Amino acid sequence: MHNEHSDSNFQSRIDKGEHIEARDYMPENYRKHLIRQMSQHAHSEVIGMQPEGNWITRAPSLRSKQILLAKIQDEGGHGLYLYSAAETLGISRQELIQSLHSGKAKYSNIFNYPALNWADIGAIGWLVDGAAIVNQVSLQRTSYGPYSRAMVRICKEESFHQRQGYEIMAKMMKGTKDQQAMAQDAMNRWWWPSLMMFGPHDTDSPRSSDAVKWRIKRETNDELRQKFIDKTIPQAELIGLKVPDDKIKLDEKTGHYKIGEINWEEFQRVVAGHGPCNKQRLDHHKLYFNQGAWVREAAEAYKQKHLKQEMQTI
Ligand code: BYC
Repeated sequence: MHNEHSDSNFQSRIDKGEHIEARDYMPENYRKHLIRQMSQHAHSEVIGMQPEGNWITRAPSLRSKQILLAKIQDEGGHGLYLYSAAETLGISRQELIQSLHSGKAKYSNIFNYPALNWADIGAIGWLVDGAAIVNQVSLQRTSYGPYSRAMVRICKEESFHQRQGYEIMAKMMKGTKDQQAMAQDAMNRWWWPSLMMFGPHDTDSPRSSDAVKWRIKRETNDELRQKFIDKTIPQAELIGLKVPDDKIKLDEKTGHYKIGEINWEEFQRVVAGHGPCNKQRLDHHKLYFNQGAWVREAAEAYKQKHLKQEMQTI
């Protein structure tokens, strides 16, 4: 008999390319997988505001300050869409933040590195947002409706972020010798961690088989990383930046670049909480979250007052 609430019916809906919506039947592990991934994605957007936020007051012109401010505001907004989309799976915002603060929930490895100078803002926009977009374009076709729709909206806003970063790098490469050296130094420090953003190789990615089966992931970690590499190396060459990898080689047959070995020990260390800025990023989030408690209390009191008034008029 056809049973709407069976795992086999769920899988056949996935295989037909249907979206799963919040009230639809879904296996418990699908729900958990999505809560983990979407909340980590949301935390990444919000924690990702910190390295850039550090440079708002020191942006070199009014134009660059306005652009950076707009970009960082977008990231806060992306975090909010993603938290709301995760909440449709039956978890509260409070629980999500709790998991971030306790260290149970991860956020992207990349935000545990410091933004030391203005060239780093260029490298973050170009490489970090560039990597994020490749992943997010693919996630627009993810199977969970609210996540997919959040991605469509985020991608529309995201494409200018990457160009903002590339513009900074291109400008510095047309500048003085010192500016060129700064841009190259930023490239050297951000290139490898950006490649790590796509996660471990497919053979070492424990979450991938479920994610692919459930069409949460439409392309694998390595496929997306390769897309980013193929797109970014020519961009670097165009403005005179050297990619910090002596093993890079274009494979004429496939049209793909081959690269050297990624330092997965560094990745594991950073993800386990021992990167250069992990403590600083979490402490900062906790401090301002706690300082904002009065806003949440006031909003709750306001809601209760209105509920009470509504009850009296019934
Ligand atoms: N960082 O089995 P795997 C942005 C963890 S930036 C930290 O392959 P999965 C922004 C993974 O969570 C980007 N941890 O996992 C840009 C898992 O551990 P758990 C935000 C990582 O989930 C500029 C373990 O390693 N984008 O928004 O199948 C400015 C094994 O990995 C990372 C997203 O989050 C990493 N890079 O694949 C501001 C995209 N990679 O959870 C903001 C959504 C892996 O089992 N997420 N791990 O303890 C995804 O697409 C996937 O979750 C990933 C990983 C491709 C990242």
